[in-house]
Amino acid sequence: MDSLSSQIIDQLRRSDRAIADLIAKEAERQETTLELIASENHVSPAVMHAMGTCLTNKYAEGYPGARYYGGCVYHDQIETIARDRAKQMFGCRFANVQPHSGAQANAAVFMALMEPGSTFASLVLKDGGHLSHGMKINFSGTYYKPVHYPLHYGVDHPRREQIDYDAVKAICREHKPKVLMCGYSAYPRVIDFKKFREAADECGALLVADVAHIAGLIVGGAHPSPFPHAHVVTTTTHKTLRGPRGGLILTDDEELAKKIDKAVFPGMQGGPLMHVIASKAVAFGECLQDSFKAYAAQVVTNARALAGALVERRYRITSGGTDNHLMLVDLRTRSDKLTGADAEKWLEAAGIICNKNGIPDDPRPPRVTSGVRLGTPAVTTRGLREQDMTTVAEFIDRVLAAGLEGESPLATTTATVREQVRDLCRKFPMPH
Ligand code: DSN
Repeated sequence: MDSLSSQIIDQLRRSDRAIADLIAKEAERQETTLELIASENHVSPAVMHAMGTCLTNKYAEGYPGARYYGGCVYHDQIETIARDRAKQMFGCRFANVQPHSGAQANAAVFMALMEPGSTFASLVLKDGGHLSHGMKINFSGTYYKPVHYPLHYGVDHPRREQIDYDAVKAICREHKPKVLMCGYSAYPRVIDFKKFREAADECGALLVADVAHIAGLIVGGAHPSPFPHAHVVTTTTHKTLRGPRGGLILTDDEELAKKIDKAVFPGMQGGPLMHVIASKAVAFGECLQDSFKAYAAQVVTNARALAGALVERRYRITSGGTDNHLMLVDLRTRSDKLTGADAEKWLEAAGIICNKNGIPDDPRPPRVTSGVRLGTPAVTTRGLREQDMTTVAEFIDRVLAAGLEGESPLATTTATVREQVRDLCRKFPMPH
């Protein structure tokens, strides 16, 4: 334990033992568990440590060359590099790197593109969408009027649980939304951005692609790009892009870019988090390296291998498989008694971290669910490959089968699998 991270924690301990000890424990938790939460990843030491710098001391409201504070000479250069790298990654003309998160990026884009009360079309959260795509309790459902397009729900449909593109067009024709949103939090299939653009053009909507989950796959060439189809693209920077927690907005349209810049600052946010923007720049630099292409391809290969290994063990993967980094596992085919909530809890005890997730048409409530969402970005960063996914699927199945048998078999199996997970994690250390 003599990594830069542990040296920093040791230094911190001298001034704040309580917090340093908790960070050390969290580092140990991450090092010794398999992270299968589809929206998480392990950043490089360079990305991590760019955040822990003096850049946090500075206010830099405004944009490069037009700040409201003096002393921004280096901040201007850092933000310019971050913007240039973001544009290069996505092959587009304008980037705003200031959003503090993906939800705030979406909020700023809504503010730039719509009036309060405007109608927009999206996929509802329970089918794989996102809180900021129109949930009633979120700004997006409070200040705007969402209408939702469906998936193919029929159990016998050949494209069951996949986007129904004809229905997208029909919803757009009926409601004439100002914005059509695509891009999801729990959708395992390729998104056909061209078809979405056709639907948007038919009703005069602007197409916004929230690629928070798949951004790294896009940059790495493992998923088609939303450009040139989407008018605006939003993303987080901490999922498959493997950067610090944050948001990013991209567009090819100069007029929209001006509106978006105004909406981010001063519309939604005050001072940018310049230490995070520096870290975004570092992450974007990593994404532009050839090795990132291999990473993105391996994420998808691993997801397919994990899904296949789970199907062999009688789990159903919604939509019949995965094309990206994640899968939704319908636990009911293994046993009607299995719930997502139990599976999440039992697997965590064995060192396998994931989240319960509703599946389309889930009869169970969101705090229970019939599914779990699994993703491969983090384990792929550690270096696990497709053959290791069979081991992971076997761990998962052993724990869930034991859980169904009762408390005592669960305790015994959990203890054994926990040790095996520790061994696997030692073989594939987390970068830090
Ligand atoms: N909470 C994120 C996820 O897990 O997908 C989306 O913002």
